[in-house]
Amino acid sequence: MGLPRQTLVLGAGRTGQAVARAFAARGVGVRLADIRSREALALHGTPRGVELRLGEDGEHLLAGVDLVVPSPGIPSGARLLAAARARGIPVRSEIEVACALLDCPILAITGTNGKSTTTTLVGLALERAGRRTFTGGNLGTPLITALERAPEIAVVEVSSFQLEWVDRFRPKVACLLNLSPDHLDRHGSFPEYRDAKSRLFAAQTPDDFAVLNRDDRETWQLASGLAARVVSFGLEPVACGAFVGEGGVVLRLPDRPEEHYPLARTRLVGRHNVENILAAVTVARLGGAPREAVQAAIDAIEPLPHRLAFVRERGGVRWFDDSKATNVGAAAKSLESFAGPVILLAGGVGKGGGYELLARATAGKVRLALLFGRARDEMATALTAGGVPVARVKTLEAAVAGAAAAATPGDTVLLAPGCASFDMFSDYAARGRAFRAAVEALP
Ligand code: UMA
Ligand code: ADP
Repeated sequence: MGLPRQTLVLGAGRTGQAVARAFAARGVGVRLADIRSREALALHGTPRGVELRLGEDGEHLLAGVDLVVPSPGIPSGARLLAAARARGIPVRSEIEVACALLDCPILAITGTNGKSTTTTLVGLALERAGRRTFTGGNLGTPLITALERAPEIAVVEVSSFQLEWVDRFRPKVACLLNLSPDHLDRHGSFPEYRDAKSRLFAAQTPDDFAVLNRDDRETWQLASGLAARVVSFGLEPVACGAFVGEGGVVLRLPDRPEEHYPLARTRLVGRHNVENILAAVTVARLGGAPREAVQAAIDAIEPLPHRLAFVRERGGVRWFDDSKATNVGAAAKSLESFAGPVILLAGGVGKGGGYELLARATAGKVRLALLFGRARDEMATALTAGGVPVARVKTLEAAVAGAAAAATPGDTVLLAPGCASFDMFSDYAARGRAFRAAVEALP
């Protein structure tokens, strides 16, 4: 991609501001537009040479433009994007622009769940190896900001939204962790969501690697159609790839001796985190991290906040905060981490796709599900049909009080909402903090 002359950067959030800075620094004309007003936005000054158009939407914004870069939050069906395409103006996502401008290898991780944990672990392994590493993407810092840091290598968490407008985004190592219904309100259907995710591999060649979960049917189905060399991970032994052996992870890569990574010292708990570690070990090794650095990262990583985090033990009952379980697949996996009886706190705004998976995961394990938020009735119907006792409550605090009253020694109380939070909270982190506060306030 040669440099454009005049760009329209849509959305002035984290992504839009970073893209505007990157283009402006290269002498490219930037029109930065947002439907929100300046008062509603957290704009930290305007980079020199950037034309700000706040509180505006409409085709007039396309005048003189030869590239449009939409923020991930802008749906691909937006009228302005359709108008740009009708005029023959290319639309490219931020990660595509970043990839064209960066001259370091990119290790990219996507999937419905586990992206942040896996990305953080891979980044940590490379840092432990002393490599100048950029770790970011959907995790919080847009990939394009890596241009300001000149890293030797970039590890990037990639979302389905970011993959909607890519043709040439080419990671040296691309990893797909798993696929289950999420963001169907945005993508329309599961096949469209899966197609967006699979674009991670579209520009790869046989010089690159694709790391895939062979235990996840939807993910593994993609393996046969890829140009890149496929290396898989999964629980059972395999000739080439990662699997679980005695006490830890075993990695077999072509032309290399078998490697062993004990998990005795890691603080990442739960079966899903074993999958994340399998993936991270594979990606980090293919990305050039030495064995010792990978082990050091496994031993050092702190669980990210609100991801199956232990809150407290009270009268023989253990309380866990998995507020980041924002879809049904994550909540189901979260439940798998507990053998004994669970009291589940769930609800919020559903992502489309129903609750049958959750009903299966709760049956026989959940003693009581306390349901709140917009999705509570739909959830209650699905769980009741699966034989799970449910109670509807109005607030998260009421759910905590209800769980405290119902729990008996040996129980686990788990917040794994299976839904987005924005009907009651600003984001999953605020929901997690409210949960912790309520649990800690229990006498
Ligand atoms: N906007 C418009 N027109 C529209 C819609 C939105 O102008 O039609 C404007 C909004 O007014 C807003 C701006 O666009 O000012 C927001 O853009 P954005 O929502 O893309 O937000 P960013 O701050 O750029 O954050 C994005 C990701 N957001 C989304 O995907 C929704 C962040 O992921 C990511 O961390 C960041 O880029 C850096 O890469 C968040 C997320 O929720 C955490 N991701 C989803 C997830 O993890 O499930 C995919
Ligand atoms: P993401 O960035 O994809 O949202 P995180 O690492 O932040 O992933 O984990 C989010 C939530 O997803 C966790 O709190 C947990 O409930 C669930 N989870 C994490 N890893 C996996 C996995 N490999 N498979 C299924 N669920 C997972």
